Amino acid sequence: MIELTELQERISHVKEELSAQTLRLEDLDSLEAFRIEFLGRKGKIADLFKLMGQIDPADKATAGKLLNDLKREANEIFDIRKEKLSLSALDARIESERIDLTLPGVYHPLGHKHLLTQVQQEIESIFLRMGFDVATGPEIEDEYHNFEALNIPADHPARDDWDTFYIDDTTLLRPHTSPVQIRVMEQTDPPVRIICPGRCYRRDTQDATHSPVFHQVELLWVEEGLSLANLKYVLEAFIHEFFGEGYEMRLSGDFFPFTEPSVQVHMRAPGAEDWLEIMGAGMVDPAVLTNVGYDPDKVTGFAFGLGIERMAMLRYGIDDIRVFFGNDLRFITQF
Ligand code: FA5
Repeated sequence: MIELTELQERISHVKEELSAQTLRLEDLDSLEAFRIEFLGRKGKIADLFKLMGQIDPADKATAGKLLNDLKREANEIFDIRKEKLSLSALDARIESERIDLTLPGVYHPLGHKHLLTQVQQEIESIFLRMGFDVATGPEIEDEYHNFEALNIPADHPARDDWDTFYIDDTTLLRPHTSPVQIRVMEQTDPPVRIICPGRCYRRDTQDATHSPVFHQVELLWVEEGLSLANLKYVLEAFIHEFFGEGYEMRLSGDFFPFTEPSVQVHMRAPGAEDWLEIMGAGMVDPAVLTNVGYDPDKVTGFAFGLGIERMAMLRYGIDDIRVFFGNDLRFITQF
């Protein structure tokens, strides 16, 4: 048996310990140690509850009330401290993870499209707005599509105009984008309205206006009732859209086996003295239409092939084509 007074003494002893420990609660770890020491299953308060069995039944109600008060007091201390310490732990974390938004960032330079790509995409978007589709064809081409179907037979002297890199006896790197005309017409019934941008290869000696690798945009429109007047209109609309005011355009007679009549187009930048040839053009030769199974008595068409580098040179005042392929950042980053 335990006397009520003895239990009271032990309770006040634990209370003193509670107060002393409370003062030392500085962080969540010490709070957890506090909880185990007083409120845990084997803690000091649970130990006191175990003594209830040895209390005189007449004193049990009083003893129970005292013990419950002690337990409530310890729980309150725990709850209040827990809230306070959690907040200061959060504050400390926020402080330690603070980001200084005023620090200068790390610079990652971004690349951008090469001027030739920009110009090509701009030309595409002008013609897309006019209702043309964009077609593509192979850069490694066969003689039939590159020459024969374009009305240039094997021993025709005009083949010399396209001084070509051959891969084998009948395969070559295309010297112009005109074979794409044939490939599109072979697969489509008229009307046909396409442009075809792409890379071309010629055994041209490199100089200020010639490169062995360069880019063309081919245009082809075949439908009933088209004439040279339509070609001139499309050309002028395009040139005006691309260059704006002040550029002069000159058409003169030329010869291509696949167009009849044929013209070449020269342009001159505002204030410039020299004309620069930018494209060949003409009405699609009836023989070409026949080669792809079209009826030249029903449909007519026109086509052109323009040099993308030359367009860029005229617009940006670039006087040597070789800078496009030099990979010199001092040039590339200007555009
Ligand atoms: C042709 O290649 C014809 N296929 C164009 C054509 C298409 C005519 C449809 C009629 C109908 P030409 O060889 O003139 O034509 O070349 C056309 C344009 O390509 C030239 O005006 C020039 O702008 C560009 N070009 C030709 N060769 C080079 C080169 N070596 N370097 C840079 N640009 C070139």
